[in-house]
Amino acid sequence: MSAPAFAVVGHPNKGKSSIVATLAQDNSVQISPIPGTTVKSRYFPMKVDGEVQYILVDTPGFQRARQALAWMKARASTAAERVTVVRQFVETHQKSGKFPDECELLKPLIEGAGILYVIDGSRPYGEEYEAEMEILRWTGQPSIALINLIRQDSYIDEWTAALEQYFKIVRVFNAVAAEFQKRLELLKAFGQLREEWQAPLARAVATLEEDRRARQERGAFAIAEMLAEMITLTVTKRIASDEDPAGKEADLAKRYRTKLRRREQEARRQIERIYDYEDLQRQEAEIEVIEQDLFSLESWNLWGLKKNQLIATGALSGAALGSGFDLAVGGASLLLGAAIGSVVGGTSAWFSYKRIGEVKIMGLPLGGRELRVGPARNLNFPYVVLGRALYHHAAVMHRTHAQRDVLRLDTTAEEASARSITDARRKQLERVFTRLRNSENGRYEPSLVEQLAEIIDGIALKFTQTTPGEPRINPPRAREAADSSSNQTEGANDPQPPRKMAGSQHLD
Ligand SMILES: Nc1nc2c(ncn2[C@@H]2O[C@H](COP(=O)(O)OP(=O)(O)O)[C@@H](O)[C@H]2O)c(=O)[nH]1
Ligand SMILES: [Mg+2]
Repeated sequence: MSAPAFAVVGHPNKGKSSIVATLAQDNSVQISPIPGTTVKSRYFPMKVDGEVQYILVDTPGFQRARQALAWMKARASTAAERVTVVRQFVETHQKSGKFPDECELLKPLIEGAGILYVIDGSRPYGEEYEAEMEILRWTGQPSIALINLIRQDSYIDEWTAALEQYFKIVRVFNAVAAEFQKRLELLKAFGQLREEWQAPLARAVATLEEDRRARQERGAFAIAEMLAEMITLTVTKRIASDEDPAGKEADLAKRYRTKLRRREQEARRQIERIYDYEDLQRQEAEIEVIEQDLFSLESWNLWGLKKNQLIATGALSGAALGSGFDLAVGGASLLLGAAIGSVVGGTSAWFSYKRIGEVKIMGLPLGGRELRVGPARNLNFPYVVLGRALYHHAAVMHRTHAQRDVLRLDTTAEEASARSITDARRKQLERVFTRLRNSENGRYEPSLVEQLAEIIDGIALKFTQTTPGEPRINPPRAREAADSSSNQTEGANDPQPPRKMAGSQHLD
């Protein structure tokens, strides 16, 4: 048996194609503010692992519904004749060419497709829609009416009253931003309309849920791999025994940061592909607007864990803090740099906000020396990266294929911070992070990535249950960084986050 098909029909420019794109998860559906863009009916199968679950049909809008209905009315004297007359209408006018749009949109219905009738509930109801609804009723096909809200105004009540005269099921459905659950509910509703659709649509719902879960897991794995690689990354440069390493350090540090950035970008792309967004354009507020990114001081103020949170991970002891170590957890104190070598990994590297990774000079077995930057020993670094990744993942997940604008990411938003991760989860994370940091020569056990992926999957689920807020261009203000619940006395070093980004605060 072929998969259930639904034709999305209605007035021009009401979001029909948008609904098709959302429900079929298909980027190739043409969406346009220009009415009359869709002139042919086109079939979009929703496939999971090559198997068609259901089919959406994009159709042109009604153009001359009243005249079409008048033609039909003149030829049907009883209700029993209506379906036949609709057929006759299409046969006749495919030849005459008088009603090209009506013929095109009615064809899939004659072939058995269910009806999704779309209206814009932000525009008042008008009598002109009645001819459309009447024609659809004449096709005898099961139908659902969807109220899409293109603008702010809402005429939902009057629309509902009118639509209920013609359709058994009336739903408010945002064509562009419909949540995954909403889409599933729609499929379930369709299953109830026709006996033979119930089983395949129930199967489709289960398959889509499974598919979604699988994608989330793959997303968590991609983030875990990225984190593992970013934490363990090292870059090296040979230096002669008499050469001053200081001159080489800046270059090497730059290479290190470039690699980290690239790895983060690569993971974003991977995640976008996992959700079938191939060439998604991204706009990252912090880079384009305030030139802030992974290495800016402000990002550490905003996203890093607070001291008490780091203590709670078990990575730091309160005693270590008390003994005067600055742990690079936020604010102006970062500028001073701090020795935390004795706390993590037994090195004596200096850590400032500039120093995500360790910098070391090592003697080589065959003579000469090597300058090395990395691995990342800064305790906050993985949390900053993870917070950003989870935020991006959630934003991609919540997108629909009807959204054709750039993906706006405001990684300065509070949602992009790992601070909301529970202490229990952070403890689990920290155990893996510590082992990654201490891996010899960046070679870590693959099982660490799996462990990490599992923890991240648990966290990501929480992140993805709510829609990320509207992107903000302005980062959260001082309150954020200064609001440390740690009772450490930091005196003059109290974090005072910069109000705006200045070149000197940028880390490059
Ligand atoms: N903001 C917003 N715009 C929408 C919505 N639905 C459709 N649009 C826009 O309205 C225009 C027409 O949409 P389209 O799906 O092509 O309508 P169609 O002519 O009925 O197929 C496009 O520019 C869409 O981006 C919506 O729910 N919200
Ligand atoms: Mg269209």
